[in-house]
Amino acid sequence: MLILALDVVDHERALKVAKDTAEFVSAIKVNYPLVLTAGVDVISELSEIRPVIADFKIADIPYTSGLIAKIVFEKGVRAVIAHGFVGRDTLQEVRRVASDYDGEVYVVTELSSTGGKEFMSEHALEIAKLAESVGCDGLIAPATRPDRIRAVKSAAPSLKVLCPGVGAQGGSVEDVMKAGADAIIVGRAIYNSPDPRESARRYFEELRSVREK
Ligand code: 3DU
Repeated sequence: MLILALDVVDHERALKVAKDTAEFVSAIKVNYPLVLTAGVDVISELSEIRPVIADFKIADIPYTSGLIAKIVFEKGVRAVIAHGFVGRDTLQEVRRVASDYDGEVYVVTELSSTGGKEFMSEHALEIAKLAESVGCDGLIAPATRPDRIRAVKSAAPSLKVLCPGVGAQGGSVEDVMKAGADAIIVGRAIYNSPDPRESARRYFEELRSVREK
């Protein structure tokens, strides 16, 4: 599965990339850069093209986190992403709100950047188990470190694993999928390419050929 990370900071361009790539993309991940420039209603517009995952990396007290989740589910998102280091109470509240909308919750274990190893790696497996015990749907794990994908998968086998870090951050589709990922999340390598649709098509085909191997 290919998820488009749409960190484009121009409203019209974001919609164009979403439409042009829609045939090859299973979901669109929206993050602060787009919403802070185009406004939160862009979520509803994109939801008409493909299911939207709101990557606001929710990381607050349960009340505020639940409020953030409620606002974005009201805008039509299919799933939210929360940080796992916030602990059980916040994840439970986000899970509770998501369930009111039949929505999904994905939990960040450790960031794909080097800094993700500084504090987060040490607790990533506990976070994975916590997310599973709270009834979340999946984890966000680093495409840049396939060994960590394997590790979180074995810590929380019932959860899906979505992996950012392919392309611009150096992760490879084959390594990530062999490690057991359920989806890759790709941003710059698609929307910054001269032909985003062709780039999305290539990732789509590469995912298919890795699955068939
Ligand atoms: O590097 P890209 O342009 O393919 O974008 C990756 C997206 O995934 C981007 O929105 C970033 O904020 C998000 N993400 C990571 O890159 C790494 C993580 O560990 C979690 C989220």
